[in-house]
Amino acid sequence: MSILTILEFPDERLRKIAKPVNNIDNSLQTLIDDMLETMYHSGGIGLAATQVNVHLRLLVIDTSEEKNAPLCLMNPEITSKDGEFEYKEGCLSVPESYEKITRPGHIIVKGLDRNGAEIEIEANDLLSTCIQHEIDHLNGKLFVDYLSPLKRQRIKTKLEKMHRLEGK
Ligand code: GNR
Ligand code: NI
Repeated sequence: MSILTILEFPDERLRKIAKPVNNIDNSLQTLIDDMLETMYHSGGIGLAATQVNVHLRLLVIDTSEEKNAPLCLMNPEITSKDGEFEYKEGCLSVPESYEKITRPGHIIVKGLDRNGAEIEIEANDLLSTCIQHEIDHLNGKLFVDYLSPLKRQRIKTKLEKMHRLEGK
């Protein structure tokens, strides 16, 4: 297994629209395992393939306390959403920025598991937020897009400076 490199805002590759997965082969299984390893290694609760520069509709999530409940979802589609839930969101692609975002607090999402079997998940609160955050990534959207232009610009400037200092 390997730890993958996570793209960081304002990298334009985070804006690409991911394409449906239609080939569940060994290399896809390796990618899923590497994404899970990368997510756990980074201390994140979710990771979208877009973030590791693979533009396929694939995400992994683990919102459990014990970090022992990996969830893999491919070609996700939200079939219903309601309510509201506010959470201070962060993103592995936007390091060191956390902002309150309100999203639907209850969703039903369908998709495929890592074996290609159809699954339907009913999610509330944190899991609902996380699934929506990951699906946004697959559509080239970041949580900073929900903020004011001023806040987004401040975050962009801060990260560009960090990247310069890191020689990225
Ligand atoms: O680790 C993460 N935490 C988080 C907190 C609130 C809402 C969404 C998330 S997902 C994020 C990992 C990540 O960047 N996934 O794309
Ligand atoms: Ni993210």
